Amino acid sequence: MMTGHRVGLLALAGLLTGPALAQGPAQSPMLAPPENHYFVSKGSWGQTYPDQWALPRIGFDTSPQSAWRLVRKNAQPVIVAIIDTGLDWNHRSIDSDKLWRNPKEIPDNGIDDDNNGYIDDVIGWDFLKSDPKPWDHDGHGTFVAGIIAGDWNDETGIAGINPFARLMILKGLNNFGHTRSSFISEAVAYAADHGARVINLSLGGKEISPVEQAAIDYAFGKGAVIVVAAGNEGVDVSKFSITSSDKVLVVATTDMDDKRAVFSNWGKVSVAAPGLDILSLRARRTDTMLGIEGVKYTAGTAYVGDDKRYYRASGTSFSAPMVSGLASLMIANDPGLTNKQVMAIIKSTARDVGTPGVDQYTGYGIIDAAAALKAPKDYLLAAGIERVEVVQTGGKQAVRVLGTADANALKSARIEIGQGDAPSSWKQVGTARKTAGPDGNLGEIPATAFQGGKVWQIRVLVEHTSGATREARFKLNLG
Ligand SMILES: [Ca+2]
Ligand SMILES: [Ca+2]
Ligand SMILES: [Ca+2]
Repeated sequence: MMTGHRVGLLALAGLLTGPALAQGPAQSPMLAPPENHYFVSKGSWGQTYPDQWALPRIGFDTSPQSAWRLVRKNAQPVIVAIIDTGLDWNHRSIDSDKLWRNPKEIPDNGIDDDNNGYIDDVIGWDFLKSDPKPWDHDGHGTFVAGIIAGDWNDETGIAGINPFARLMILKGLNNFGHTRSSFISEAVAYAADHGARVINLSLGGKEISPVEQAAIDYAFGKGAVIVVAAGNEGVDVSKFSITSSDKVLVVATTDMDDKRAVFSNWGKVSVAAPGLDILSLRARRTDTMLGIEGVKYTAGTAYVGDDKRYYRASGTSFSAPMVSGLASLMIANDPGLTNKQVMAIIKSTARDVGTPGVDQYTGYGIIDAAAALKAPKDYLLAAGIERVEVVQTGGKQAVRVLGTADANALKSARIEIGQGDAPSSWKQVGTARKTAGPDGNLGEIPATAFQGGKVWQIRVLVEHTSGATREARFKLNLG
């Protein structure tokens, strides 16, 4: 009787509150931050900072404002393809339920059940050996996998960023940087064809050839967010096709002081994420740092833990999966987000560091997970100066500024100039036109504005109706 009575009351309550609930967002419990050993510990290898210092730096902490608390507990699984050296799927921080399963493929029967051209491809594929078991003999791929999906239930281990990630393991590298572009192209196409919403390519922007560009375009067209490491050569990568593409997020590395790591490539960087002394998983019988060219490293010194199943490493390879982790968490929380929206939000909400404004070393800045997860679907706040050119308008000389000034809710966009390398004051010289860039015409500055100085900074300052601003600068040397 009591039960019946209760149901009656609940039904009545439902009737009374029904219409109001239907208009608002569904109420759902939110995620609580993980409590894994290495997530809450510090000094495990004698260092002063937390073992997983990078996570709180991008918003994944234990505070009431933690980015994880913005994610629904019943968020949707999301497929993340990791194109790398494979995976040690026996690692205790890898939950086998968190691996993608090809739904129509029956394992180990020697038959290509889903007729996709790959026999027994259940969790992914080894493109090097044409084999369905993409085991990791190097360690690089397992390390990347741990950053994205280290198992929260393994209390003794690390915390991955996204407990809703389902990892598709596509082995396209022998060890770091050693591959053929055809393998990468094939793996990217495989990921896109099998539902990957995020594709992590910790290969280095320089390593990706034009052959792969077609595959990138294809995957982008299918809706994937493609995340690429900027690479570790400390060079300008803007001339390499992949990083020039607006279809990928190119990720640079920052250190404990939020400064660009010296090895981090630069040029067309989208955003930055921590990538120095990162803790993640060690694949069985591997010592990844030994295989990385140009890195001074003594065998075994990066092992962490009594069982040596954890590992420390540095590189843009490990910044990229922070961004992939965030992108996939955003999609898990709101599966209706498009790849373009995810990319725009991640850039637009990044925390500006280094040179004020969007810059070639850290792009829009360090990713801010809480801001990204809070942002409206169509959030956009973009600024950029691609180049300037001297033009004649109305018989007078002027400097035309080409680039980006865009927002989903634009309040204002200004073109300003200031004298010297680091101007102490700015003078508005015009209103910037709204343009999605990169070659949009923002406006012209009369040449007379540059009197009395040789070195100038031109900046475009874009203001969102929310009050947030984004700027980009360009150095003009008239000397
Ligand atoms: Ca198959
Ligand atoms: Ca089969
Ligand atoms: Ca900056």
